[in-house]
Amino acid sequence: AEDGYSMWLRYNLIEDEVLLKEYRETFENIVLTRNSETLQAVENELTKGFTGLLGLSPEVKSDIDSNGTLVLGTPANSEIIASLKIQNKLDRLGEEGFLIEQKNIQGYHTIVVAANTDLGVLYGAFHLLRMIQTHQPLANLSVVSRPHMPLRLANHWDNVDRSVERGYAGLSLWEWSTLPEYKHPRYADYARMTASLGINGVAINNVNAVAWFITDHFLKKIAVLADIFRPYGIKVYLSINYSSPVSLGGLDGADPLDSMVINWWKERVQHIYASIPNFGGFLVKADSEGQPGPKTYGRNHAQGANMLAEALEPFGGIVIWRAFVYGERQADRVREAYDEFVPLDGKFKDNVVLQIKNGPLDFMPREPFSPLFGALPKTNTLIEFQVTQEYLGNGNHLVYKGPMFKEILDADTYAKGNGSTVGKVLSGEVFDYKLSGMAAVVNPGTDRNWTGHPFVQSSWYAFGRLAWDYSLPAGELAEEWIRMTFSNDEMVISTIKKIMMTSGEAAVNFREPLGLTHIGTGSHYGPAPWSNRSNRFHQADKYGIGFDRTINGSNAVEQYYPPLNDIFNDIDRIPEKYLLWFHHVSWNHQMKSGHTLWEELVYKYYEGVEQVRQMQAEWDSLEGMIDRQRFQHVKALLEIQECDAVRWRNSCVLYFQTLSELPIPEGLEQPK
Ligand code: GCW
Repeated sequence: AEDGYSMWLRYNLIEDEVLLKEYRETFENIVLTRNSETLQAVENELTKGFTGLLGLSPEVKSDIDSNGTLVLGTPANSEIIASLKIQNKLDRLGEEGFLIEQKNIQGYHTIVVAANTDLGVLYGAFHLLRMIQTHQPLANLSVVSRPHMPLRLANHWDNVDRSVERGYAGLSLWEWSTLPEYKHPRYADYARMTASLGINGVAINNVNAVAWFITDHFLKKIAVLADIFRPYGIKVYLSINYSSPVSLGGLDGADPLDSMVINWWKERVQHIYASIPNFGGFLVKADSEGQPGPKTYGRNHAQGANMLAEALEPFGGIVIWRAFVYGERQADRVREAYDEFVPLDGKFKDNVVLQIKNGPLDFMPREPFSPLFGALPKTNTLIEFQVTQEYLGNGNHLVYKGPMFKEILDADTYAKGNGSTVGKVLSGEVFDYKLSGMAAVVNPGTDRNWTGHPFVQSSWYAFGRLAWDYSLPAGELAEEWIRMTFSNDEMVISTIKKIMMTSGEAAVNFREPLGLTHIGTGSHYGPAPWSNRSNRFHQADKYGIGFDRTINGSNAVEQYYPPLNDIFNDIDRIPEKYLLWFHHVSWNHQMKSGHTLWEELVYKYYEGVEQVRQMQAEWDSLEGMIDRQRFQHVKALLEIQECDAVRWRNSCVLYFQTLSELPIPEGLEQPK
């Protein structure tokens, strides 16, 4: 039965006979030297992949002696690769890139996967498998690929008791009570899945961190994970608690300028590297939502981060410092991260990178990009996306986030004039960053399919692929994922793709259309537009709705570069999807459609529900075309989603109606 465990590395036999024959002829033999754990992983993956996809396992040889040979390696470990005239291409691949080419070697037809490092070969092997999984033609094959960003990270919000904050997919993957002795097979599968996307670092524990993970007791266990991940190019990072010197070390405080504290961290870091020689570094949530930090001691974020960075520097470790900070002191929470960090630009050490959520508030269904992107020319920057569906129906709703990621990555910051997109900032094309990239909060747990809702996998997939190449279109990634995860049948692909590409707008429309935000319950699942918190964000009253962030309001618009600040400030020019984020707008305001704001808002809520119903109808049409288990699972979840969508719509429309006192536009069923 299809339980989703293999995710996008599902290597089922290719049904198309013609294609199967062609692929079989192309991959009769494999030539590679398995002289490293990474190359061993390459061989394992190819064997697994070909056995499944082609129904045969190619012979692994040391030399080419027939057609249909796949040759993999680096100039250092393969004489064949070294003898090919590809040096000028290899020079442009960096440490992690690869090339795949069809070549005639010694008179034989071969396909070559070459790179500068073993890891590059692994990435190339996964790419080749993906091509086969998605039924791509191999004639005149020539692929050159390298990641656009150095840091491509997964963040787990996993606790020591194996609960997962905002996880919704079972217990944490990491079995602390049986480690280090028992190496659950899931760890290696996790590494395969992760590396197949090019993700090269994993923070394994919650940013709301307990200190224990850096004790010797836990380091022994974590070292086992690190050993399993290492051949796959994945470094382990740990979230730390800033007051560890107090809770673990018995010191009086954790002041980053106190020499006792400095030495305590240095000593701890040495211990960590003794167990995990390729340890990535620390992820830190400090002075945020009750977490301790340097501010307690009158120090700023840069002083707090730099102290840790100095301890890690001799070992090549880095500090990932989160910019998610807000307090009660400002009237507009959306302004805070920018106001806090922009004055510190240039004050952070080179091995510190600031991790900034995609939007200035939290992981809302839709936010404009955080104005910190583009505003930190001298501070290494990472974006933090959320794959887990904290505000998007948890494990119950189908929401493909690819288009949302792209909306942010493609947004122009105008930091250096036209075309300074967020993606370009993150790839270091706008400013000269030493470190930069993308992180995402992922949710895998002990559920058989890892992610709870089978479609959360698709957002994880899109995230990883975009971290490798932010220019990839969301629709193309959806299609890849469908082919790899469900089927190569054209009807199935187009149907599921339609569902996925509608799902994000549907999620926004029935919850928080036109720039509304944070109007859910405390659990972030259901609607609560009447709550105090919601009221602070939507500000609805008798006259209108929306948060005034124009120059007459909190002036958050000033945090964006021209011309965006002016566009966002101008009620006639602002894209309507962000209207109520930046403006308090009268119910009678005329929208581009000709409707009043009130009508438009109501129509959007209704449209959201209709979109979910369309998704249901599309899904139902797949019966018999995909495996029964996943068909039934998603069908049932869509029923829940439809119910929830109606509840969101009715709750919001009826609540706002008590303020606007305007009628539901004609032709719509009355909300109850
Ligand atoms: O949105 C909030 C979440 C918290 C989370 C926090 C953060 C890990 O509700 O669960 O804590 O963001 O990102 O630090």
